Amino acid sequence: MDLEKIMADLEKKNPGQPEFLQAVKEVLETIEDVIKENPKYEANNIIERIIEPDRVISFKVEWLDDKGKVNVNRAYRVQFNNAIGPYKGGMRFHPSVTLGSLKFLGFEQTFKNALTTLPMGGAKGGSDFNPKGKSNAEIMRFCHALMTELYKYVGPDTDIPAGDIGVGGREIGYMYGMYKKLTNTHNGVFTGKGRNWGGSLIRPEATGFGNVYFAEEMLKTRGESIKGKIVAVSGFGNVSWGSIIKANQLGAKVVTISGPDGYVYDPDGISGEKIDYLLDLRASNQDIVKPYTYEFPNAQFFEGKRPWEVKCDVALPCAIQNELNAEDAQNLVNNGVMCVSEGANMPCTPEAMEIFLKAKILYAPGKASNAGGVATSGLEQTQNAMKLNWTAEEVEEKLRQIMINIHEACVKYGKEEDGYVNYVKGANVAGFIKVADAMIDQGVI
Ligand code: NDP
Ligand code: 2IT
Repeated sequence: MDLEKIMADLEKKNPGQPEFLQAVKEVLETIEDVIKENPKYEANNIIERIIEPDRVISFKVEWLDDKGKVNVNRAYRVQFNNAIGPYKGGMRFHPSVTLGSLKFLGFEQTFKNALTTLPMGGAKGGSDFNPKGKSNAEIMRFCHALMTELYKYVGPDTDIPAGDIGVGGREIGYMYGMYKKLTNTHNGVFTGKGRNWGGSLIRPEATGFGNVYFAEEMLKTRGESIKGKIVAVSGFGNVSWGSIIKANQLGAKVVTISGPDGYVYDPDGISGEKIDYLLDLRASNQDIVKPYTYEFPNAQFFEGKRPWEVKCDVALPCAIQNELNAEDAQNLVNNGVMCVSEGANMPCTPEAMEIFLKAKILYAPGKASNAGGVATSGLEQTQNAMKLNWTAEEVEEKLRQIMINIHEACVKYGKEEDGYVNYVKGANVAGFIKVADAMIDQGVI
């Protein structure tokens, strides 16, 4: 495999999509040996086929704001790969959304979903719509308008969207409502649905819970546990919230959260009513985390800074791509961090990742450690298909077992000669083999 040529061609074909190139490069760099040892992949031109999305749908969304002004946004659905199951992945509403960012997410999702061992292909969608400061009615009109187009391309056996940044239970409700009306079906096409209309218990918590379970599995390999550890978390959204709940349940102390405005350091630990407060903070629809310090005055706010300068044992980046750079990684390593587990998708830059791997700390890429969210989406689909609901305990136990299995797969394919587990390599190789072999089985289509 000529990595340089592949990347040069990809860049030429996909100008202005740096995140997509970043995600592809990371995967290809780690699977070079597998490609060399298994000529079938080159014989079937798998690399060129696996980095090209099956289909990209781009469409206009027109909607009326509360003042009667007509607004226009652009929305997408990137159906990346359905070799192992129907397309599956979240929808993101954030001003930073571009075709390139959704392609990176769809590409990552393909391998992540393979790691869950559930039959799910990879997709991602979203819009540059900014939910911040919008009224409930505006959110509803936008979601409804988006669905009048997207409904044509999704379905329970075709493509099953879910939440991501800026898309939670409320937005899924509005999108599902319009889908149901337009198709006259109630077939559970979204996951992350409300509890009393097909949603699964534990789905809201699942990404964060899974992330902490994965960190716990990594720590076990060194005879450690998260109990009693100091944990730094970034973001203050869905994944941060779930991670903080589970870290507390397992006896850790979480001392940070962050927003685009800066980070909050709470030396007393973010637990109990403070975790509930995170939900109020998100629901306030503002772009800031600072108000936490008005509510809990022992906490300090550091404007324009990231939490990675705080001394911690475990770091859980849970906000957005490339939020942790080389300087942050070096700070963490210098301060003795032993484990970094990504709740977000690709939150560490390639340079940061390099620093963690060189320092041989426990470091999990999001496609392994945050797979609990989409795995529980898969469990939601199963419950919908069986037309019954599992208890919270049943769902959580299945989620925990899936995270343990993903960890095992990473160890199997990522263990190096000196015994160090390179989870980046492990996750990429395990995911790649499953998807690539399915593509070969199905022929050139
Ligand atoms: P949310 O919208 O619930 O939360 C995202 C959080 O990150 C918000 O608190 C947001 O603040 C904050 N944020 C955005 N930009 C920055 C920044 N530059 N610095 C610090 N904080 C920032 O989204 P989720 O929690 O669902 O998603 C978070 C990450 O987890 C994303 O990478 C997503 O792809 C990933 N993920 C999500 C899954 C899920 O099931 N929801 C599953 C697997 C991965 P604000 O909104 O104010 O900008
Ligand atoms: O990045 C992700 O895995 C998600 N946003 C969840 C996708 C899903 O289909 O549950």
